[in-house]
Amino acid sequence: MKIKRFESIDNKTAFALVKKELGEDAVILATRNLEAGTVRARVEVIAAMDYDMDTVSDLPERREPVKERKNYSYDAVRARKKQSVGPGMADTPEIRLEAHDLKKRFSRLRHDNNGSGKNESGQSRIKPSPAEVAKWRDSVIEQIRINPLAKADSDKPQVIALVGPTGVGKTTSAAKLAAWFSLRMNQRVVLLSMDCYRIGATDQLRTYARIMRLPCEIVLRKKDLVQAVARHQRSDLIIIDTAGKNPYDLEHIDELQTWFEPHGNIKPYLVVSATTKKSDLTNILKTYSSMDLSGLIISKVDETRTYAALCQQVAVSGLPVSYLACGQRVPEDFRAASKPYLHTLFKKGWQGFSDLLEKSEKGEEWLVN
Ligand SMILES: Nc1nc2c(ncn2[C@@H]2O[C@H](COP(=O)(O)OP(=O)(O)OP(=O)(O)O)[C@@H](O)[C@H]2O)c(=O)[nH]1
Ligand SMILES: [Mg+2]
Repeated sequence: MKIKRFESIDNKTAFALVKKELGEDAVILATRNLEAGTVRARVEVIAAMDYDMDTVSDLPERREPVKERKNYSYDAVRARKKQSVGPGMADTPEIRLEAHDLKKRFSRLRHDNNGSGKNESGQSRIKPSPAEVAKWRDSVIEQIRINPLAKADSDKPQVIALVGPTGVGKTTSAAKLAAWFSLRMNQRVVLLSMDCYRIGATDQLRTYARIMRLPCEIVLRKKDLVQAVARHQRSDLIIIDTAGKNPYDLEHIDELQTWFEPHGNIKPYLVVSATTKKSDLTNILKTYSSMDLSGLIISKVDETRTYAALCQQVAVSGLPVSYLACGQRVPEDFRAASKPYLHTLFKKGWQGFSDLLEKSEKGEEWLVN
């Protein structure tokens, strides 16, 4: 493994340097603005290349015929999308669909709230005006609470566990959280994996831990978890990654509780994907609420363009939102939940939200608290 520090005038040129020197598979561990606001302003990027993962490097290099190859990196795809959408973006079918969906859902909510939706003579009520719908939508968004994890202020480590259905991004979010707390907040972070269910699951977390140089342990039994937490009492944050399970299987929730109960201080965070169907999301939020959740991590907000049902469900659940995951890049595609982020996502949809992400990437922090 090779970890290297790069400095340049902006993120774009720094990332180009990383790619040139460490290759396409390099992982960006952290970015930081140096002497911001002065003429000497620069960007620092810490990147790593994990050579251990590639044991076939001795094989002769395969030379493909050089055709024009499309760059599928996140930035390139985003740039291409912007180009193809052009200036009339505000009126794309996607945005119109989202606006229509929002309007429909919020009018339905309002309608339910007002009773049958018919007046005394049995006729349907007059459709709400766009201003009324917007007002109702704002009041729903206003109900959503925010609760990102704060830095520990005691001698004991904070212990958090990421729980949720299969494939929602628990392990990726664990790595993103670990990166933020260790690299940016100088916290001593330990990663624990309870996921021995899926072949290769622990390797995924181990690889991230190795790149970030963090301790990572696999806990196979309840007593291993007790011992591992006891062993790392001098750390600041212990992040437990759990195995994803079917949210309609209630037994596994009980099982998770029996693992966490002896500790008394493990804070579970539910990871839900923004792409989940409304009815399934209702069930997931209901099922996991029995765990006394500390917050929600909403993942894959980049993989959908409709957020009205999500917004409504989160508001109704009463659970605070702690983080938003908005892509596959570790650690960049992750934001601490804040009113501006949630309001923008739920009011303006993906386009407004990704503009805000871009601004925050260019600014002081890639994670706004
Ligand atoms: N687009 C997008 N992909 C994501 C995001 N978070 C995670 N992923 C991808 O989703 C896939 C599954 O992520 P994991 O972190 O392995 O999910 P998991 O919940 O740990 O999965 P299990 O442990 O199998 O339950 C991976 O390909 C991730 O790169 C996100 O915010 N956006
Ligand atoms: Mg996982």
